[in-house]
Amino acid sequence: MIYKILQAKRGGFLLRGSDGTERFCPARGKMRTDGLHAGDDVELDGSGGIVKIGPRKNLLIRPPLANVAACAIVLSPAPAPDFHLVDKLLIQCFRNQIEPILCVNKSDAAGAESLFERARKNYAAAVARILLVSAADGTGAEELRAALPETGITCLAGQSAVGKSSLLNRLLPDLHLEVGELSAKIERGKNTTRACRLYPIGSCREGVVPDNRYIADTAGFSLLDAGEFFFEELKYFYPEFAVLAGECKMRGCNHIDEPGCAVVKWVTGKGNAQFKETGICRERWERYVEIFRELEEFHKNRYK
Ligand SMILES: Nc1nc2c(ncn2[C@@H]2O[C@H](COP(=O)(O)OP(=O)(O)O)[C@@H](O)[C@H]2O)c(=O)[nH]1
Ligand SMILES: [Mg+2]
Ligand SMILES: [Zn+2]
Repeated sequence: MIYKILQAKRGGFLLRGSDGTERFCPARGKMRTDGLHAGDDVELDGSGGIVKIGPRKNLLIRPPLANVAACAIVLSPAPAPDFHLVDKLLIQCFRNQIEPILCVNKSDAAGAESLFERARKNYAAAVARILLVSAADGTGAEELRAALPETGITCLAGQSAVGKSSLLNRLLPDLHLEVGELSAKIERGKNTTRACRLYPIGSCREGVVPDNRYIADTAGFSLLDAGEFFFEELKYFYPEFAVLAGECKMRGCNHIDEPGCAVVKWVTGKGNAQFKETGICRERWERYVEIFRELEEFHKNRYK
């Protein structure tokens, strides 16, 4: 039987078998277990020791979480949305083969509708699922539940106070996570000790036995480390650029200010006659240029 590590603790691992049973496995035995994290799949021998580790799809750090399938990126009208952060989280998603789900939360509050429209304008060509939800009154909660991958782990990410803990409480009513500013302080204080924990979440499809569908109780994942990749790779993590990439004059065009760049033509309105609707959004492209410059600057200083 395959076991999922729900939580990696100091003395061992909380596991959940594919039959739904949970057990604790002390960190001992023949295998080295110090590289194992929540989200990993393992097998046990007759004496209950970990003997085999399944292939790992990806690994997020701080806190460590393996095999993430999807990430719900949460935005809200208040605190004011940070689109720059959303862009960077999306880059991490696309680099790690994680499906992004954009959640505009607090639909009950002023400004949510227009934020939802702006989010759609920015991201419709990059993100398949963009939802308007409210953790407070439950709007869109079932839609969000249905949008989570049927198998695999979903985590939440986004600014502090956008409602991540509140949404988790909606999805997992038994959890009773602390909500509000105080909890944000506690989270920061606890960051080093409080490990990430996975919770099984039931299937939406009637008659389907929930087997391998989890949501992670963690305040998202850490941001892009500029050293992780070269600035010329950045364009590959903007899926909406792909439709025009073959139209640029220069080979290896980064879509910044190169002569004959189709993306630049499009966002400045000069390519409207030439190209069909591309979905590329000017303000998202402007932030792309900023992020590109940040990465470029980082690498220049590093190799100087
Ligand atoms: N009006 C409204 N307030 C919300 C909603 N979701 C969360 N909040 C409030 O936003 C604040 C931050 O919520 P919390 O879940 O702690 O955010 P987190 O820091 O992202 O985990 C709390 O005061 C919540 O009561 C919502 O859908 N509507
Ligand atoms: Mg929280
Ligand atoms: Zn170009």
